[in-house]
Amino acid sequence: MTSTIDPKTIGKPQHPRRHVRTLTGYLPETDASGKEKWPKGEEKVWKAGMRGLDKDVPDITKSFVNHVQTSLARQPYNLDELGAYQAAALSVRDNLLVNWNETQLNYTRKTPKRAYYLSLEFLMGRTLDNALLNLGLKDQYNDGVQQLGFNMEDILEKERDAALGNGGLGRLAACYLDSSASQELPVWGYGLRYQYGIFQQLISPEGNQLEAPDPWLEHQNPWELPRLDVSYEVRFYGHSERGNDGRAVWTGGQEVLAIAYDVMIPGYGTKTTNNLRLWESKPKRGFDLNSFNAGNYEGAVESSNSAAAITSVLYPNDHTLKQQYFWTAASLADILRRFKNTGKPITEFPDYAAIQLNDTHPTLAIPELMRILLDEEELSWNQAWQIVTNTFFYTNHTVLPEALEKWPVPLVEHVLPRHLQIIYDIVTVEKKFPGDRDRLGRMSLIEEGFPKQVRMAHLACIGSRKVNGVAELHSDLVKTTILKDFVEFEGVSKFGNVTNGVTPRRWLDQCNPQLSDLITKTLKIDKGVWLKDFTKLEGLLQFTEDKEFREKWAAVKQSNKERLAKYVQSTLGFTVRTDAMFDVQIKRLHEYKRQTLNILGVIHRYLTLKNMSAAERKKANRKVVIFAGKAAPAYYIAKLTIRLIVNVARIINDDPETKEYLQLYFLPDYSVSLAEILIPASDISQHISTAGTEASGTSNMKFCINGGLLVGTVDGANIEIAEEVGESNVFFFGHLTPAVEDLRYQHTYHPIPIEQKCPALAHVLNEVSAGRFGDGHVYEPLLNTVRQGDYYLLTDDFDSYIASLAMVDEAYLDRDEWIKKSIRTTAKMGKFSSDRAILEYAESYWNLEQTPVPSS
Ligand code: Z16
Repeated sequence: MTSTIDPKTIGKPQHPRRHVRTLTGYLPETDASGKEKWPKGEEKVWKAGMRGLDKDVPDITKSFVNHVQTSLARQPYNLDELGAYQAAALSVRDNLLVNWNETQLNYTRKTPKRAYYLSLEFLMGRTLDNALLNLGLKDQYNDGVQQLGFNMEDILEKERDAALGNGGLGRLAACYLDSSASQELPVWGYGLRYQYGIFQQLISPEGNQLEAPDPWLEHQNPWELPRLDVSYEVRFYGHSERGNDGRAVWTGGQEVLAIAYDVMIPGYGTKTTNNLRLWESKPKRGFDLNSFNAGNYEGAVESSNSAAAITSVLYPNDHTLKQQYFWTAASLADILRRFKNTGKPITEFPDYAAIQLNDTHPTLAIPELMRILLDEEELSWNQAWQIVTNTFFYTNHTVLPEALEKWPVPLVEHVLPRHLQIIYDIVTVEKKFPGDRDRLGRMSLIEEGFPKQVRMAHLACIGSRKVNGVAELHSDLVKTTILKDFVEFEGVSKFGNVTNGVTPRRWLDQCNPQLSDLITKTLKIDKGVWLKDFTKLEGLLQFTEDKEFREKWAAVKQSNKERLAKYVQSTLGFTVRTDAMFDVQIKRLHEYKRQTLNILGVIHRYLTLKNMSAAERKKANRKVVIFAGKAAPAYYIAKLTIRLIVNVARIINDDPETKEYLQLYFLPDYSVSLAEILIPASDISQHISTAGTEASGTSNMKFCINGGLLVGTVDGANIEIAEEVGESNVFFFGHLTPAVEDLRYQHTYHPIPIEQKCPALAHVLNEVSAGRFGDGHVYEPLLNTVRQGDYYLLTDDFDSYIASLAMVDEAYLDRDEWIKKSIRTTAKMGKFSSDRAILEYAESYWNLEQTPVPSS
């Protein structure tokens, strides 16, 4: 492919600035010299006639009906619930837009330093309820739709989740956006507008996971604003020609357009409404006219299809190189254009923009900014590097070596020839350790091998101002394992920790309204206050001895169990008993998370119950065990674990001897919205990763906030949760991180037969093999991961796991004491609000200031 485009226009806006005018009567006024005169004090640009917020019920019903008639082109006398949802959403969107416009204008005028959160995943879930909560219009809209004959709860259910993420990392990004806006911080998110989010999970009759597409944009999405005028060109392939001055000219290849879609992010109890900008890819021209005229229609649409394909789907484990570059290039171009509008010199860029790299996915932003500064801004290498290393911040989310991103050098060379040159030019390390070949090899951006590979974590580390992990233990592991050499090279102060947090709005007030009400009534503090100063929950401690309060607390949990049971009954047709302890493990399926340990533990419990006399069983703790989670479609062992869970459930739930005491469910198609029903209903949840493998975990925080207790390993944020709530309120088990390496060494060089090492577990495995839960052969590959090698140390931790579950049973049977534990846990979870986390980023990393929107 050849191109006639001037390389300097790459990344430049596609449309010249348009001539704009002020609507007559809608000032700002201008003075004699034509300068805008902003009214003093209050920056009130709005003149009479500007739209304000809908504040009362008549405004709301009017706007609702207006949207039914105009936006939806429907009649008010035959509206279904989906239509009602859409009308309500469009009406709420109008309100969000009022605040969004004011917020953006405020930022433009005050030009504060801004932070940009670059994440390939934003697991937003539903928006309507959150928008209403944050706008403070929940009651008004409830009444409004009620007056029109609808019920808000049913309307809310019509919304599809925006599931543009795989798991914790994507949901964390969504919580951080909520907290940024709530804390009035000038933060924008940048991501991709996938046409298909994370796949829909179905379970086949055999118990296998099947994947179906998630066409979440099937109905129009009221929460996004297409910005067809905000677009940038992005180039792939072609060739890069270096001049003698170190600059290069990159030409040819494929040119693709990035189109912006904006999603409004309202803060809680504030006007601040930030932006999440998602990019969609589009062919630069509709199709190739030459091929079309030559009669090659398929050839003509091929290149346009390949352009559109870039953002068509979220990949269920790894993203593609083209997605990563497309997104980082468009985002950087947009950030630079906004900076250039301030008129400041490029050397001041880091004073106005901080860019947070969410994992290594956006690391190409580092060579991309170098390319722009060198080849377009014509800065020297040192000037450019100085800017780059003061702009980026890198968060690592895993130390598992197999999860660290690497891209084959030949692929990078093909897709991004100029960036590969720049990556090869970044060899800052060699000057400091001349001759230390081993160290230089370990630290190199390029890993030797066939093919050679670019180590993205090393590039992200070298190119960033600061590097952080997501919980204390994890941040220590980052420093002592994967980036150890870099700590010695650059000094330890570059490496930090920001323990993750979750938004109390969605993960307490929205998902558990009864608990939220009880807390507000008990603390006698407005929820607008404690939802933003989450440490206020500590005030609950003084009520642990209040019997009446404990009963109310327990009644809320019970009612949440019933809500869950009702949901399972209506969606899956299963009858879940609610007079039992609810034990929940919900997360992506992965060997390191050890769902296998849990299901083998369930089988052990079942076999134990079977061996009891009826009289003994009567004394047993009744338990409902619930799993949910998706496996990567190509992750064979993880899928086999799902199959085992489903088939064990069939046997157990059908066994008349035991079914009163033990029920087991695998709930398909785990999502943010399903988590919102499951978490408040849980008595105990499982966070049982092999020590040192779970960077943080964030659902652990959500369960505890909702008064659920944890059974877990000494790993990730479990440790800090225990520090806060007290170790007596957490059920810890298993080996500690420092032991893991030695244990694995023993597995390899001095294996002990499982019958000898862990007879209880051997017995469980044998029962599965023998066909007690359907054809045993099917499960051999899964069972063998435990019998041989046992990389995730199930044989080492099984006995202590079972012992800790026994302690859970014992503790639960003391109802009163259990409820006290539950209250104490919630009370001490203040640290884990994402408001605290985002303020740490803003203060210690980005140097951002809170920038409230003046009230009008
Ligand atoms: C992800 O969700 C996480 C790490 C990672 O490398 C990739 C993805 Cl998609 C998770 C961690 O596993 C989890 O421990 C952590 O709480 C979460 O990221 C947010 O930091």
